[in-house]
Amino acid sequence: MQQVSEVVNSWNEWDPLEEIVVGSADGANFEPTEPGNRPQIRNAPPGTPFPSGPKSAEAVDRANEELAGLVSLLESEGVRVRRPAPHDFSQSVRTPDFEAANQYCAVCPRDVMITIGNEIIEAPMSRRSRFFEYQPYRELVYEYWNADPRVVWTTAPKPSMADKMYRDGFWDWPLAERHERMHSFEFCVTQDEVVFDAADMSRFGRDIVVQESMTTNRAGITWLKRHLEPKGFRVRPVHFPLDFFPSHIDCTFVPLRPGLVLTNPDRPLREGEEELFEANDWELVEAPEPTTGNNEMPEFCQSSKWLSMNVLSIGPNKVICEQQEKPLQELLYKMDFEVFPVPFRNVFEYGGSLHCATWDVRRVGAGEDYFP
Ligand code: DAV
Repeated sequence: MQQVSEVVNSWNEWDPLEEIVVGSADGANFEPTEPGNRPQIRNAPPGTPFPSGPKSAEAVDRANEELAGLVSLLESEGVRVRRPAPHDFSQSVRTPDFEAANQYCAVCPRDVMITIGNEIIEAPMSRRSRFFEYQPYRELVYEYWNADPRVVWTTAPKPSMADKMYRDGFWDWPLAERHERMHSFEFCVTQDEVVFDAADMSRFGRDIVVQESMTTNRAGITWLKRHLEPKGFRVRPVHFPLDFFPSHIDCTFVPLRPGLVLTNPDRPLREGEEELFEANDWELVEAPEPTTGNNEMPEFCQSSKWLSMNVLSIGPNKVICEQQEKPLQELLYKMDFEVFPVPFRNVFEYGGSLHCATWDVRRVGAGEDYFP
């Protein structure tokens, strides 16, 4: 297995947390419409344009206030918290292959950055407006990389994000076609280039579970396999066929401690994929219905109501949970977790909740085999 570093060391989603990056809404922009994304205002009549350009100062302040609340809670639990560097997300992006009107934000480091043992991987990303989203984290990466020669730093190959990388028409498929294509797992990106967002992975020690989605294709999973398996990891692709717009695994399949995964009752695993967990005596426990329906989520939020289960574990029995999600908190109490509720709804329109808005750099513990 990989070497152990005292600077960068995180093998799973639940070991006791020591150092984490919490996102920031500073300079955030609305996500532009592009081949990999078609943002929509919730409950607005079809054709209503999605806003563009910078988010309002009020919306940024509201999100930053809740992010600061998370920072205080983490610090009071003895965790060292780091923040992204300032970045001008209103800048347009132009490469030889594409142009994007503006960039997005640094609220969700989870989507871009992942720690696997002593290694930091920067994901290739799937959307044009997020091509350069690694930049606000580079200062930190250099600091970690300089601090310990055992730290490994990898940037996955950047895809072209040219028009031909995307599947034309995906966003306009009628429901019947979507049903038909459900089992082929073909989404808005084609299979020709390496594409993945870091948030489609969930870490279980030696096993890295990765979801095939709109943001991670089969070439992306192949790259992860060839990169990680020679180091002793097993990369396990998973599928959730009832999710027609899958993106990021952390509202769908969320491990809480060895032997326990929180699952999404609307999004069961593809038949047969639960066997690995059952054969190793892992319990799959369904999350309760979120307290907010899909229609009542914030108007600019592109994620589903299942942000409810986007929790952040700071230890194998300590979970940070969104304040209003009482049914989930009750379930966690019953399963012997200590629960830390924090308000976080003003962060939702920036792409996620507590797990999305963080990137854990160091947890106590080593790379264990939970599926021997
Ligand atoms: O269920 O809408 C959202 C994940 C955001 N990073 C969902 C997934």
